[in-house]
Amino acid sequence: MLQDEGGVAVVSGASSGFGERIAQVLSRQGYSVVALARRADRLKALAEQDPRGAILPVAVDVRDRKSLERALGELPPDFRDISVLINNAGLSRGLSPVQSGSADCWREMIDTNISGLLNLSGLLLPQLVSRRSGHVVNIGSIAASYPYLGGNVYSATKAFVHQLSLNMRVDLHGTGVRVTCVSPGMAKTEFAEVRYDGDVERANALYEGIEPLTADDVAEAVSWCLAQPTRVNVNMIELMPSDQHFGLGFAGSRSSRSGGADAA
Ligand code: 8X3
Repeated sequence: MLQDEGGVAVVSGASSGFGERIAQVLSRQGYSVVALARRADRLKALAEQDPRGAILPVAVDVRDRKSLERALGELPPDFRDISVLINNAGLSRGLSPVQSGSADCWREMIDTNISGLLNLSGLLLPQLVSRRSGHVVNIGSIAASYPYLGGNVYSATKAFVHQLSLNMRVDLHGTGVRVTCVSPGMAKTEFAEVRYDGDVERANALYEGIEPLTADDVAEAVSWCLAQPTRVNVNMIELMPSDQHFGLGFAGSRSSRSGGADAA
């Protein structure tokens, strides 16, 4: 049996990068997509450019559980029968070693990568369970599995996502709801810019001489997981650029681009 394509998918962090591309690919796959993010203008453009007109922009912050609950409660009828949840919203702030890290950066990563994911999952899982079918895809990171200098709190939040995905799978066993964790390595999105607090030059330097993953690579992996017959649960997919080995190690002249102790 195939997953009920043509259903409704919720994608968090849909205003850019992986989330934006996942929303587009899922629309192409036949889903109606509820696109969540903070930046209303970016979501509006995403919805307007969708060839099927199947993307609903919902400007909300996943960290704010009350607003999220309100926004989901106000979805128009065509977008209410949600069968797919893509927990993509997440970010990294800084690459300082833990001994000189910023508590504000830590808090922002924990609030978004952990609490935001829990808020959205907590609000939507009962619905998926009651319809006895569905699929949750959590976007993890290779940083969860392979330590690198300055990764510390970001990596730990993603390790939470990996472990929660396994536990969700156990808790949801028998409900008809599948759970997958897609774990990408370095990709060319706004991720590095955010990590370096808007320093575009520094972010671009990270990609010099290597070919990073694209948002499309990740979106296609998500789409493939969803499209498997319902008897198949893809537990985890890890993908890296061919140029990356583990952590922030790269083929080529420089063995590591972790940023080290000088990193913001
Ligand atoms: C981010 C992937 O390789 O930049 O989730 O740490 S990496």
